[in-house]
Amino acid sequence: MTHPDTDLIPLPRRAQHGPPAGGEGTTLDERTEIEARPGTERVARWLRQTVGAATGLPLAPFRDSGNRIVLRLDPETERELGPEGYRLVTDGPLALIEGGGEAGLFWGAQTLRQLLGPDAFRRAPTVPDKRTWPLPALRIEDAPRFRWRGMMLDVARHFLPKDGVLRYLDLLAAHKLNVLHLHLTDDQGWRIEITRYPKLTEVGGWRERTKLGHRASPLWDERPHGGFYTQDDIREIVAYAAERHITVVPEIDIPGHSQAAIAAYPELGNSDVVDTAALKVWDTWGVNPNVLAPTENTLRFYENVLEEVLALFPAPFVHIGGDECPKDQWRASPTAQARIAELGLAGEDELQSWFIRHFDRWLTARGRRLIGWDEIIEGGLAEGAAVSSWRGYGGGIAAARAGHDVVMCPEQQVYLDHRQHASMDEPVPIGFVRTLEDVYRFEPVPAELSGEEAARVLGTQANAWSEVMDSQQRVDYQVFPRLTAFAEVAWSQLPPSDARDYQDFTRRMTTHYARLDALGVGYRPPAGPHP
Ligand code: TNX
Repeated sequence: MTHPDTDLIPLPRRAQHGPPAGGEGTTLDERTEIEARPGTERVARWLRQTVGAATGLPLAPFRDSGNRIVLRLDPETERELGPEGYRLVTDGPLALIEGGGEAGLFWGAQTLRQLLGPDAFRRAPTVPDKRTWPLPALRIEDAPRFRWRGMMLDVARHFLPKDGVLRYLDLLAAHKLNVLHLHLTDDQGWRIEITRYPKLTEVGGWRERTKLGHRASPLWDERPHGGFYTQDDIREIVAYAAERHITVVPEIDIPGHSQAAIAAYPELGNSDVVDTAALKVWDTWGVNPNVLAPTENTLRFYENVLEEVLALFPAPFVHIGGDECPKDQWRASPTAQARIAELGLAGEDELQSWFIRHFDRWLTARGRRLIGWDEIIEGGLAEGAAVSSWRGYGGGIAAARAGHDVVMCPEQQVYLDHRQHASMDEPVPIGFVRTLEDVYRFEPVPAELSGEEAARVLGTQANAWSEVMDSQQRVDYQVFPRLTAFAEVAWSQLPPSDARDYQDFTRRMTTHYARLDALGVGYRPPAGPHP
C-alpha cells in the first residue's frame, strides 16, 4: 500500500514505489516549469500559489526546461477512474499528473503537495537555502469512493468570519473533501445578507448574550454576538470553493430553527399563539418552540429569500433543514388548524411535509434539488428530495429504500461537536465520546442495504455544530484530527470497519500532524489537552 516516506492521507487506491514501476523520482528546483495542457490552467495557478509560496520556487509556465510538472486531462483516466480520478507518475525530469477531469487533476495536485513533505504546507519558505524539493519515485492511480465528501459548518450558532470559512475550504481541499455545507440560519442567528429583507441580518444577525457552555449551563456571557456574510462575501466564498472543486451547499432552515427570522419579521411566526413581536434572537440552545406560521405569506417570503440564495449558490442541491420542528404552536394556532382543514391534511406532521413539498416543487422548477434532515421523511417525502441522515442510519436506510438519495451523517458517529475523550479536561465535554479511532471505523453504507439501495448513498458528511465552539481555535480542536480520519473514510476504499488498519493510519498521522502544524491547525493533540 503506501510507503513509509510518503504517508499519504487519504490512502490512494493504488501506489507503486521505486523503479522500475515508478521511474526515478523527480526533483523540483528553480528551473522546474509547469506544462499546463488545455483546461488545466486553474490547477497550475493553484500549484504556483501554494506550492510556489511554500517552496519559493517560481514554477514558471513551460518553455523548454526539460524539468517539469505536466498537467493534462486524459479521457482514458476518465474512463477508468472517473472525473475525480487521477494518475500521478514521477519519472526523471517529469512529474506527470493526468486527471479524469479538472477535479481529478486538482486532487492529484493535492497528492503532489503531500509528497513534497510537511514544509510544502507553509505559506513561505522556512529554510532559505533549500533549493531542491525531491519527489519519491512512484506511480499512483487514485479515485474517490464517494462523490459527496462533506463537512457542515454551523456558522449560525457562532458566526465564523469569512476568512475562517476560506481557511476551512483550504483545509477541506487538502483532505480531498468536496462539499462544504453552510448552516446559515438558525434560532440564534441569520448569517446571509438578503437584500429584499435587510432586517434578517440587521436584527436577526445579532443576539444580546450567549449561553455559556451547553444548554443546561446556568451562565450567559452578557455580551452581544453576531455577524453575517454580505452577498459579495458569499460570491467570494463560492468562487474560492469552485477553484478548489468544492461545492458549497447553503442551508436555510425551515420551518423550525427559525426564531432569528421571526425576531426580524414577527409576521413569520405564529402570532395568534405567541407575541412574536416580543421575540428576540435566541440566546439559549436546544429545540425551540417558535416555528414558522404555515401561511402563504411565509411561503412567499422564503421563496424570495431562496431566489437570492439561488442566484448566489450554483450548487445543484439546496438544504432546507426540516429538522426539529415542534408542532405545539401549530396545534394551538387557529390559523394553522384552518390551513390543515383547507388542505385536507391529517395533522401537523403533514403540515410540515406540505412546507417541504412546496419548496421541493419550487426548487425542482428552477433546476435544483432539495435536501433536508431526515425528519423530512415524516408525513411523506417530496419526490426528488434527498436526505441528510443524522438521527442514526435509520432515516437514510428508509429514504434509500424509497428511492431517495442519501448523505450519511449519523450523529452517533460523525458529529464533531461531540467530545473526543471522556476526560473532564476536554474543552468541550459534551455529547457521545467519539475518538479518532471511532471515526476511522465509521462505515457510511449500512450492510443491510442492497447494492441498488447502497448506490443511493451519495456519500457522507461530518457535521460541526457550534453551540460550544465559539472561536476558530475551538472549531479546529473539535474538527481535527477527526476530520482527517473522516476524509480517509470518504475517499479511500477501506476494508470493513473491524478490519481497518488503524495502526497504519496512526503511523501516517505522525507525518500528517506535521502537515497540520505547517497549516496552523489547532487540532486536539494525541496526548490530550495541554495542561
Ligand atoms: C441536533 S442535527 C441538531 C442541531 C444541534 C446538534 C448538536 C440537527 C439536524 N439538529 O440543531 O446543533 O444536534 O449536536
